[in-house]
Amino acid sequence: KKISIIGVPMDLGQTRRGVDMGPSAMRYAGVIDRLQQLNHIVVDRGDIEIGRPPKYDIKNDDNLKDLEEVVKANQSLAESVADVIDEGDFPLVLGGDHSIAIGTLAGVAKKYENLGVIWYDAHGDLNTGETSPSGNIHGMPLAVSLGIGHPTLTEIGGYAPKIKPENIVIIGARSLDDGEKDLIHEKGIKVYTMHEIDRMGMTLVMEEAIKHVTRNTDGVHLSLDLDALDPQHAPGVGTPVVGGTTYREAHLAMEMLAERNIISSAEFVEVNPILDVKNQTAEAAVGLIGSLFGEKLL
Ligand code: DIR
Ligand code: MN
Ligand code: MN
Ligand code: MN
Repeated sequence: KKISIIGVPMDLGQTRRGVDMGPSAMRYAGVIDRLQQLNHIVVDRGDIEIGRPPKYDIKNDDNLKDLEEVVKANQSLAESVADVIDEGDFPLVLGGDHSIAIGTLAGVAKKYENLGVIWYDAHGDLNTGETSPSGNIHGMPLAVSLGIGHPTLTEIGGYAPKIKPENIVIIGARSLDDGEKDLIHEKGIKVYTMHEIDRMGMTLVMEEAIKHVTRNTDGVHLSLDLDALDPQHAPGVGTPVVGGTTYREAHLAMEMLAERNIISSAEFVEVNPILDVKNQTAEAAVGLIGSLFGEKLL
C-alpha cells in the first residue's frame, strides 16, 4: 500500500494538555519504519496546523469547548484527507484527541457513498452539547458524523451526514453517558461492549463486526481510541477506564482486519505522552498499526 500519514496535534477537544504531542510520540515510536518494513510506501505529510485559543477550555453557550479552533482544524484535516484519497493513497491519521475524527470522516466520507465505520473505544463519542457532561468535543465526533449536534460541527466539509447508523460498529465500550445510550437505542447502532467481548471472545466479535460493516459498504474506516485498551497496556490517555481490552485482544482485532483487507482509512487517537509511562502507549499504538498493515508474529 501507499500510506500517507497526517499528524493532528489537537488537544482542544478535551482538557488534558499533552495529547497534542501524540503524533510526535508515535513517530518517535517508529511508525514510519514499522510500515516500511512491511514493504509499504510511506509518505509523511506532516501536521495539520492547530490554532491556540486566547484562553483554554472555555465553553460557549452551547456547551462546546474551544469550538472555533476545533472547527478550523477539522476543516483543514478534511481537505487533506480527501486529497490523500484522490491521490490513491491510504490515509493514516495520527492524533491528537478524538475530536479530529470529525475532520477525518468529513474527508473520507466525501469519497465513499456508503462508508462503514469501526469505532474501537471505551466510549461511544455520541454526545452533543445538550447531552455532554463535560462540553468536551472529543466525546461527540460519532454523533457529529451522523449529522447530530451543533451545525458548525455537523457541516464541516460542507455536507451532512457523513455516515449512517446502520454502517457503524462500536467495539470495547464500557463508559456510556445516558444521552449516548438513548441515541444507540434510537438509531439501532451495533455495539459490542466489554460484556460481549468477555462473553463471545474477540474472535467472534470481530467476525460479526466485519460482517456488519461490510454489508452494502464501499469502504471501512477504523477509528481507534487508545483508551479502548485497558489502562494497564495504554496508561497514556486522558480518560482511562478500567476493564478494557487486553493488548492481545486489540492485536487480534487488527490482525483480523488485516486478513480481510477491508480497512480503507484509519486513525489512532488519544495518545498523551505527558500521562504516559516511557512512551508505552505510543508504542502500543504503533504495534497495533503494524498488525493492521499486515505484520505477522511468524
Ligand atoms: C465522556 C468521555 N463521555 C464525554 N468521553 C471520552 O466527555 O463525553 N471519549 N473520553 O473518548
Ligand atoms: Mn473516543
Ligand atoms: Mn459519502
Ligand atoms: Mn475514549
